[in-house]
Amino acid sequence: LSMESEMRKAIEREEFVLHYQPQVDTETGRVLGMEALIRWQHPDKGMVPPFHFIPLAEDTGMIGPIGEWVMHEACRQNKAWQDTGLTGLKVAVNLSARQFSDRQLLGKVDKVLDQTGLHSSFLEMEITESIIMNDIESTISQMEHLSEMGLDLAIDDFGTGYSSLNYLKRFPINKLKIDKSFIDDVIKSTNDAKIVAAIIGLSHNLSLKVICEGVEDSDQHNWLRKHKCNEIQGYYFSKPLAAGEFERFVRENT
Ligand code: G
Ligand code: G
Ligand code: MN
Ligand code: NA
Repeated sequence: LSMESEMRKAIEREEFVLHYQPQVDTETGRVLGMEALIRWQHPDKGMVPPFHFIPLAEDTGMIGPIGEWVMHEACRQNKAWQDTGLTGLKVAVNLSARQFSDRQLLGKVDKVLDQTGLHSSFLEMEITESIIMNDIESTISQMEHLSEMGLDLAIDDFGTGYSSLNYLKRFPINKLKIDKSFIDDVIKSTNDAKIVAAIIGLSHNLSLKVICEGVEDSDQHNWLRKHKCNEIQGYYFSKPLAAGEFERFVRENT
């Protein structure tokens, strides 16, 4: 069976699973939310990471139904946690360019929120700069629709794409997510340190929240605290966790 046809069957066979990586308040260490990251529990191949199938899913259009499943599962899980007292957490899902430009995206989001009962303010979407494919006006309009629904929008991998500051100013976004590649050497490289400090400053000046990903040690955490980065995500706190493990992590860290 080809990977493509296996992928088609994977949803009904319930082979996809979401892991959740905590996003914490840099100052207090309190868990504010989590990024949902898909994995494929393949019957023969074991746990398949997203970079092995998401590109194919994007090329074949399978990202449509898979992305819808991700949104539904992330919202369902967050609502279930809220109902058992784990309240106030924001769940972030990754949205590929193809999903973003889908004319039915708004309808799909609406349906998922309605079916799961999650309030839109507890859902965030991570989009990369690659969403600006053709028409900047329709990109902004799609963002505005999502924003009007009450969702938060974050720019993922910030600093690696083609970031026109002019577009950034016009985007109705809430958060910049500074790419891991800048955090890796933030202690050793004065250039990377200057870049990260500048992006943090830019975010604050534009009234955006800023989060750094790929934080792996206490030196990086302390540096980011000193430079007033709002949130951090990385192995220093936790790798992405299965739902049950994530729940335990939050209960132990509040
Ligand atoms: O979890 P991991 O580090 O392996 O994720 C690798 C990449 O896969 C990340 O860049 C992430 O954005 C992407 N990814 C993970 N889950 C999803 C998803 O549900 N949808 C999309 N479009 N991409 C995802
Ligand atoms: O969507 P995005 O490209 O931001 O995906 C985040 C990816 O980064 C996930 O695959 C996640 O497993 C990975 N990641 C998160 N924190 C760390 C970290 O501290 N170190 C490393 N090496 N990878 C991380
Ligand atoms: Mn992401
Ligand atoms: Na990233």
